[in-house]
Amino acid sequence: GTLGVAVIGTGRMGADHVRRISQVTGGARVAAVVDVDAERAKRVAAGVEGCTAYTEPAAAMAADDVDAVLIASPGPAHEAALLTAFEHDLPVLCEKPLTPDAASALRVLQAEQKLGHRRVQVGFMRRYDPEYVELKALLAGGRLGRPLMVHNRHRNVASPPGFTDAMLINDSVVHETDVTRWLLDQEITAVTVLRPAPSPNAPEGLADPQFVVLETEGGALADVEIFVNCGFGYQVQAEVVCECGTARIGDGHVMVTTMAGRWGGTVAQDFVERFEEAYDREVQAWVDATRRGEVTGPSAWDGYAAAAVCEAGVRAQSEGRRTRVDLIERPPFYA
Ligand code: NAD
Ligand code: ISE
Repeated sequence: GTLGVAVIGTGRMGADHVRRISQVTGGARVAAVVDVDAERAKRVAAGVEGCTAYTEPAAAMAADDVDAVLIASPGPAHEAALLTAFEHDLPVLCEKPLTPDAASALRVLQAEQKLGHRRVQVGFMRRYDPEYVELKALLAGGRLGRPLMVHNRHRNVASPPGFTDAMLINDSVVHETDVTRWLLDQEITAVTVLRPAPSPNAPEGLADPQFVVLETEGGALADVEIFVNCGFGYQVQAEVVCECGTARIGDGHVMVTTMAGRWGGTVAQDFVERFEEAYDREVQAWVDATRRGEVTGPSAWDGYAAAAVCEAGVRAQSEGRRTRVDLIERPPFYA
């Protein structure tokens, strides 16, 4: 039957997922929404037929009409929501980051293994973006040879209030961490963070932009320009340099116009616009797999590995030096 989903956190992403599940996704409906902000939860629930508003994740997960959970609260609240979902043995789509540090991610791994079956898909939606999918397929096909370097650019118009240097890594660069691991099929072993003289548009207390270098177990290098107050648009680009050639995505050349002596196009303004199709495919894949009784997509292991890289990144940032990533051995459960 139709999957009854509880959406936890009804902010920017949560509200967009509620709209998606209600209007775009097949085979699912929003049965419950949860927010510590009771008014916000009520407002979002009022727009969806048969949807109940809660302020406690545990209350929603205990409801009879809830079969699955989508977590879209801030990263530090994910661990508690995940562990509660495991108590009810409910499938979960957890927005990235799985958790903001390695120790909490490890507790999630251990709790999921105790259940005896996988329950978590992590919201690394770039794996569902058509351009990234094409890039992954090209690399996997081997025609370009072995990847040597990845150049990533990640630009946001402006950072939300309260955005910190650590969030720059945990909330933003976490995407490149996952993309690099996934595209190259290798773990990341060390992180270095460099900072140019900051942009005058960087808010007080945030060094923006920053330049991150990731080293992989196979000897490849990935760099990430992270610039979250670039002002002009939302851009995510990746170029993979291989032995026999290069491949590049994210230039946004959907339509080019020529007019009055100039040529050009438009730049997306936020992630909701740039990755709309990726989110749609991600949520549909989760609903379809869940209804088949399966778990697919980025796993809690991927969430843990990303958290371990980000933890090293935050240390590299504050200590100003290359920092090794401390990863446990991959449990056979996540093979
Ligand atoms: P937001 O601040 O807009 O919304 C968060 C909501 O969660 C708020 O309404 C807040 O009141 C609520 N909340 C806080 N603590 C809670 C708790 N313990 N239980 C229930 N609700 C709680 O944040 P956002 O930008 O929507 O981000 C939410 C999540 O989505 C984060 O994990 C973020 O990293 C992720 N995100 C992913 C993408 C992506 O591209 N995949 C983009 C943006 C955000
Ligand atoms: C946000 O949380 C996201 O996940 C976006 O994809 C990213 O571009 C942004 O920098 C993050 O803050």
